[in-house]
Amino acid sequence: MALARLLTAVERGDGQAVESAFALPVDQSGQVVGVTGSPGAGKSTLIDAVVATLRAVDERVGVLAVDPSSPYSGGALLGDRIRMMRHVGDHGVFIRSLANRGHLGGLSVAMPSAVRAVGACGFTTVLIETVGVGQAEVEVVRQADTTVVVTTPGMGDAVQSGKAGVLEIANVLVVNKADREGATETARDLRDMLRWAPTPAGGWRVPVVTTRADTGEGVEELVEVVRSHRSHLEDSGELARGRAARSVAEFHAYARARVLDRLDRSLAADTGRALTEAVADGTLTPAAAADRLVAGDGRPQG
Ligand SMILES: Nc1nc2c(ncn2[C@@H]2O[C@H](COP(=O)(O)OP(=O)(O)OP(=O)(O)O)[C@@H](O)[C@H]2O)c(=O)[nH]1
Ligand SMILES: [Mg+2]
Repeated sequence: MALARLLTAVERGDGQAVESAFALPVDQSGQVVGVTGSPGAGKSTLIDAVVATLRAVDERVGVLAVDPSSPYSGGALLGDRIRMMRHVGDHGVFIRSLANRGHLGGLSVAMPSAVRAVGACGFTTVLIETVGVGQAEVEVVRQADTTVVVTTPGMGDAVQSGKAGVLEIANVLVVNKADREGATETARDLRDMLRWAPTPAGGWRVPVVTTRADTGEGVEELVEVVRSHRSHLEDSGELARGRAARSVAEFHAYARARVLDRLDRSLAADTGRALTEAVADGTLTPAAAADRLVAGDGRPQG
């Protein structure tokens, strides 16, 4: 499939493929939904249930997961694949994991291109799964129009989410595993916590939805709430503003990646090697050498 090949190239940081993904028309009608939360909270199971709900009304859905083999997360990719297996063979569903292959820019460059490519291929809703443990994941979820944070019963998890800064990025909060003890209390505690949060610019109050991902309980409500967040974004003008800000951030990520790439090449070239030697034998200070390298003045002395 062409899309799968394109994403492999995008993941590798292949400049040409990235260009073609970049040139793809941006479909403004869709919705990019980030799903994050602690390992094992039920994100994949929930995404699988959301996909089933959207397929029931014939919507095409793309799912992008951050490959846990990357240094960014530690979940179980195999498990994710198995959990979403029922959608394999459905042409209305595209599921793909993206790994951080360690190329310059990494996922901060690959993810936006991948999201755009999937959207441009007619998958109107794109779901991104990441484990909400590090700043890198938070950055990946920033690609989304709407961010869903999945927690489970037990204040520990919710407080932990708060500490990790995950609650601040939530547009929708889910208490999954509603069959477990304490689900009602956790939802109530989260609502209490949210009451103290400052009202965001657009006036959206973060709803708390209780779900059982494994049976699909509460998932229709979750889909409705996610949709209403999109309407809210559109009505308030935040959708366009957010997307514009993301394009600018993506431009910066590309620029940074390209400058670093060029820098690595000049360090390896004659100029860089001469400067490196000059620093090593003490004839040039490290800072002066850096200035010369960046200025394109390779003379190690004088
Ligand atoms: N009891 C119960 N178990 C659930 C529920 N939702 C998911 N699970 C189970 O929780 C486990 C983890 O679910 P996943 O969907 O893999 O969780 P995840 O957040 O994607 O996990 P990682 O990607 O590894 O971070 C699986 O065994 C699921 O079957 C639920 O509502 N109730
Ligand atoms: Mg998962």
